[in-house]
Amino acid sequence: MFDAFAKVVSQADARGDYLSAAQLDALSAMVAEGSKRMDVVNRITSSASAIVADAARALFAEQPGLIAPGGNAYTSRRMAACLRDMEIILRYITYAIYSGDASILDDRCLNGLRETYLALGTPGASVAAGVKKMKDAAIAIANDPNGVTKGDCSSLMSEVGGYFDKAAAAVA
Ligand code: PEB
Repeated sequence: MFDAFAKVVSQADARGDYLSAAQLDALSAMVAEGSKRMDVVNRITSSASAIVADAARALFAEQPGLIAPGGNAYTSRRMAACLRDMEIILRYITYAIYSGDASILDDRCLNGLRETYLALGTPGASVAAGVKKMKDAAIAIANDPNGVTKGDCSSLMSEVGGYFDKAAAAVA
């Protein structure tokens, strides 16, 4: 498990090399822009239950077979497992955003998840659709210019979107 700094250090060490000027610049930009990152994590974290619940509601409206008898989210036990899974995935995505590195998300959440869903008979494509819905909601909340110092968050938002895309691609 790395953060953006440890990742660069580890890669440099593997080459037996000093950090390059470009790497130092990238990391110093990350520090300079750090409050944006913290705001994004804070906003997504504090709206996490709404992000999960709204995404699940929209997913079930689009794929009603999931909650019909015989569906993969039918019975409150499976519904609870489904909401919990979406919450776990969102939580690991907030860790990746905070550390500026996807390895925590990869290693502790996505690794083997496709195989888990295959074994359970849970449709991975539906999980991926739920993750996409969380992505849209999370970015709308994180990128809302109201109530924060205004600035350019485009590169941070594409980084955030990338973590959701990675999670969706891992199970689709
Ligand atoms: C992954 N999910 C389920 C299980 C596991 C995970 C290991 C089996 C054990 C259990 O039921 O608790 N656990 C989860 C995860 C991590 C982890 C992400 C990462 C660290 O440790 N059903 C649907 C939707 C989808 C869904 C498409 C979007 O119809 C999910 C939600 N996951 C779902 C369901 C089950 C499950 C288990 C319904 C229960 C399956 C069953 O028992 O039939």
